[in-house]
Order: sequence, then C-alpha cells, then structure tokens
Amino acid sequence: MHALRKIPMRWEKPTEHVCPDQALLLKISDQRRCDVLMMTPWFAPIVWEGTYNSEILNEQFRQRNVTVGLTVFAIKKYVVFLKTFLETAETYFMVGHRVNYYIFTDRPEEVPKVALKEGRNVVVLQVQNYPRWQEISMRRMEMLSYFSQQRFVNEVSYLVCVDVDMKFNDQVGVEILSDLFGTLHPGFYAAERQSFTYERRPASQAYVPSDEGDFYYMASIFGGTVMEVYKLTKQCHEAIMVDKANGIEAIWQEESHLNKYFLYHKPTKILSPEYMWDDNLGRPEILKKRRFLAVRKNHAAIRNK
Ligand code: 5GW
Ligand code: MN
Repeated sequence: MHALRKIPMRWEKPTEHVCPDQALLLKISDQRRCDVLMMTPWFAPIVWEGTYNSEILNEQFRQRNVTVGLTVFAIKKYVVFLKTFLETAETYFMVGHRVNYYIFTDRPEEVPKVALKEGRNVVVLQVQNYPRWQEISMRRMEMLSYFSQQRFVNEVSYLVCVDVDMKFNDQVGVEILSDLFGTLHPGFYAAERQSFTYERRPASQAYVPSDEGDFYYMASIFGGTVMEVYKLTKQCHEAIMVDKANGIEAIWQEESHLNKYFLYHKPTKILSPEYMWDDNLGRPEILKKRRFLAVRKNHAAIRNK
C-alpha cells in the first residue's frame, strides 16, 4: 500500500487545544482562525480569509516578478460566459501582478474583447470540440498537459485552471499560489469521508477505497507551478484513457481522477470554499468572503448546442 494513502480517519480538532485569548494571540499573529481547519496533517495551509497577510505575500511575489496563467475552456455555447469571467477577473484576479489568460475555444471569433490592465494579456488557443459533454470536460486534462509542455512553461510560473461558468466576486490573489493546490468542494468541506463522492468501482483508475481520502476536491479550480500542473494533467489524462480502453468512465469524470491524484500527491496548499462557492449553498458564518462564484446557467439552453 502506498504510504500517502495511510491517512487515518478524518481528523477532528483536538479538544485539548483551545485557542488562546485574543490578547496573547495578537502577539503571535493576527492572521489566525479558530473556527476552521487552517492546516492539513502534512502541513499544507488551507487558505481562508483571516489566515494570511496579502501585503507581505504581494511583496514576495512582486519581488519575483511572477506571471500567472489563468486557463479556461469555452467550448461551443460556453463562450457566453467569457465576458463576465474576464471582466470580473480584471477587477479581482491577481491584482498588481502579471497575468496571461489562456482561453481554449473552438469559436475564437466569439471571444469578447475586454479592456485589460497593464501586464495582462489574452491568448486564444483554438481547440477541437467533442460531441459528448463528458468528453469536453475530461479532455481539458489532455489539452492542459500538452500546452503546459509546449507553451506555458516558457511564459508563466504558475497556472490556475478553472471553469468558465464562474465570476470573480472578491480578491483572488497570490495567497493561492503554491507548487500544487486544490480546492475544497463547497458541498463537502464539512462532510464526513464516507459521503465523499469518490469513484468507488475498483475497475476505474480513479478508484478510492472507502477508508481512504483526505478531502473531496472540486475540479473547477486547481493549479500550481507549470511543472506540477503538467504532471497532474498528464497523469489524469492517461488514467482517463485507460478507463476509456476498459469501457468505464469515472462517476464525476476528471474530478474523480483529480481526487485520486491528490490522494497520492498531496497538495502543498488547499483553497477553502471561498474560492469556489455557489450561492445555492447559502451563506454560512465561516464564509467571510465569496471570491469565486458559480454563475447560474440554464442547462437546457447552454449545453450540447
Ligand atoms: C458541460 C456539461 C454539459 C454540456 C456542456 C458542457 C461544456 C463544458 C461545454 O459545452 N463547453 C465547455 O467549455 N465546458 C467547459 O467545461 C467549461 O469550461 C465548463 O466550465 C467546464 C465544466 O463544465 P460545467 O461548468 O458545465 O460543469 P459543472 O460541474 O460546473 O456544472
Ligand atoms: Mn462549472
């Protein structure tokens, strides 16, 4: 058995560790939360509002003159999401840093012209369309791995790979950047391991046994250095192809494979659901910011047209 899988049952906050009173705490750090898990058992930070100092982080990343690539797929009718996506990204995504937007589409002429701030560029990458939506979604892994190696490695330090049916609603900055990061699924961040919707059929490459798994990650936003994203997307794509050859498709397509990958390759940082929220899930108290929000979509009108 792979050592990285040997995580015991989901950890709970040890009751004997009570947060010290605020006066003492402030002497140590004012960037601390007592109501949420701030770190994994492998010492990866979990990013919540109130756990970091953006002034310090911005300075660190500015010193390195980092460029961030934001990848997004807009195939067929999904081009309608691009305008809001790009406009809100200009307001909230990596403000003050260099950004390349990589837009994968089969309809390059339908990519809207959005005014960009200095140091920010749009790159349109024409890709083919697939008839099945599951394939459109899964093939993102293949295209990301191909372009990481071909192009992104020469142009950016980090990649942030996201869904397009989204809008930025608050700051998403360099606090998310790390070698390899995933995001807690907003529907499962408080759930028990047994309820995680991992692939449970051993025949699939995405199979996760019922007594394994740390978190349930959402595939709508993940990233890291170009090298780490290359390794992740390549491995997920290859696993998807093995499944295809075996006549099986994982229950949540590439999300299932991403969850399997993160079980063996622990993320070095994890984003809280602030970075992937859907207002259909309400507004819980622990959610101080809703930074990246799912846009309501008319499924019948938008899909498979
Ligand atoms: C996805 C599902 C059904 C039909 C079509 C699609 C689809 C997805 C599409 O026609 N075009 C496209 O570009 N996509 C890409 O896959 C988008 O980047 C989209 O954000 C991503 C995942 O699909 P979503 O957002 O519909 O999936 P959920 O799980 O957010 O509903
Ligand atoms: Mn989506």
